[in-house]
Amino acid sequence: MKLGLVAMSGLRAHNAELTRLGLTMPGFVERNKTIASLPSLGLLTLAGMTPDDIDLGYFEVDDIAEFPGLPDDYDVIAISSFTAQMKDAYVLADQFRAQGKRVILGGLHVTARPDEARQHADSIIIGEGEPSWPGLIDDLKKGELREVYDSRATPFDLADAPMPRYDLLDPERYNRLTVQTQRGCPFDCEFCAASIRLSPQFRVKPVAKVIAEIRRIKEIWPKPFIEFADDNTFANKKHAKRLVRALIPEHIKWFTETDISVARDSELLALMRDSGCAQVLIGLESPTLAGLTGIEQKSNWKARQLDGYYAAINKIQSYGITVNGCFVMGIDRTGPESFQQVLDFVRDSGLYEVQVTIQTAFPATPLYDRLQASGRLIDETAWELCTLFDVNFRPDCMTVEELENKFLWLVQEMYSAEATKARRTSFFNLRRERTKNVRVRAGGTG
Ligand code: B12
Repeated sequence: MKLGLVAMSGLRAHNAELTRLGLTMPGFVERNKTIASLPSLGLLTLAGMTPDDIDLGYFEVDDIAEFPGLPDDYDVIAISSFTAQMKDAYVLADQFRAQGKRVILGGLHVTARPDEARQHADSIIIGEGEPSWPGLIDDLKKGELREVYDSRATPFDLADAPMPRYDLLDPERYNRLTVQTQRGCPFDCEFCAASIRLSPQFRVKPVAKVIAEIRRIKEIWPKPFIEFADDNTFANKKHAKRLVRALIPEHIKWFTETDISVARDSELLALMRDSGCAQVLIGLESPTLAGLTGIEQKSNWKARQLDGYYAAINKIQSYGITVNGCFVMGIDRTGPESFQQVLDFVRDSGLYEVQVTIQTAFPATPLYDRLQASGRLIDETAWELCTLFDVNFRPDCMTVEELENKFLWLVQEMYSAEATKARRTSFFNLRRERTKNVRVRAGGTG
């Protein structure tokens, strides 16, 4: 049996003007180029659980119009896509099935809309892939493939995580690779469409497994840049310290997503620095209380962090770790004034890097359900707008056009060569200052 693993891996924005702008803005292009070249860790993970008697091939599809198809001898195809490219994934799935191949679908969007996905597949997995994959493969071999496998009853124990098949990748294609160290998140943000929608419990992967994955990557890429494909790497500080301590002797550079509470732990920050952390991406979401209120649904946690934003950014960056602060435009209670507010905050805070996105109602999020119930979704199944750069809902304090136009304005201001240079300079000045102080202190005691 030959199994083709097909990852949908294209797309940035549906909005043509933004795509055009994105091609000329230095900061925007930099981040986009970097993230555009990541493989599907989901499929590589499932490949790691696939028995040896099944031949595997890994393929990426950027634009379906340019995809040449797969060799005839692939008889089963597993496709992975997020919401934005799901309609393209369905087109491919339908083509494969018309050629007599069996198609399996899974992932975040399939979990959000299983009944829709079933119409384009011989079989789907709802929820995390690992709990159902071995059973699906057995059934496939017996010719008894079921239409639906549902993993949601038990969250997958990451102590049982298989080794992702990084060896299936073409080493030339990637400048960084992903490793997952945790799933779920202790917080519950209304718009979050990441792994908590597969299985909400916060779980960590044993440190030894993470290190083994990094070492496997190093067999192929001796000096890798690792992006942790996590939602909140350092939510559990005790585990976090064990993890970063173990990273030190690996001599890698790495990047991750986390929440702002890392700033409160000097020991953790020092370990992060010593273990090669280049940047942390933090969802600051909004620089105003109006914008932050209600986003985190369990305890309004995000709103309660606002007063500490400046100090936290400064503290993290003083360790030589750059902060990529993310802001979401179009949140309820924020209007046209919010764009200048973000611009001012970014300038005053000294953030090294910034990412602005448009609030997006992804299917099966509390945000989607709330906006649907109040008739505020523009088109309930316009999945192609779920890019984080397009508008799929009606904001409450501005028009759709205002949100689109002001967003374009903000992107232009934020990623201009001048503004990008100012952010870099401010960070490097802070680092120089810090090194000088450390030298003075060392001199004083020596
Ligand atoms: C790496 C990454 C990418 C990479 C790699 C994508 C890829 N092909 O996997 C690139 C750069 C290409 C990318 C592109 C995009 N991304 Co992205 N990306 C991520 C990131 C950082 C990590 C994802 C990851 O590796 N998770 C770990 C793996 C193990 O989990 P997984 O993929 O969900 O797989 C598990 C299950 O879903 C399931 N599964 C997955 N696929 C399949 C297939 C089958 C057949 C089966 C049975 C099971 C199965 O099994 C796996 C193991 O349990 C997340 C943010 C985050 N912190 O999670 C955003 C994230 C997934 N991306 C997001 C978005 C919006 C995008 C873009 C639209 C951005 C853009 N404007 O272009 C595009 C969409 C492309 C598309 N196909 O639709 C959103 C998706 C939300 C959603 N529900 O759709 C996220 C959650 C970020 C966010 N801020 O909300 N992304």
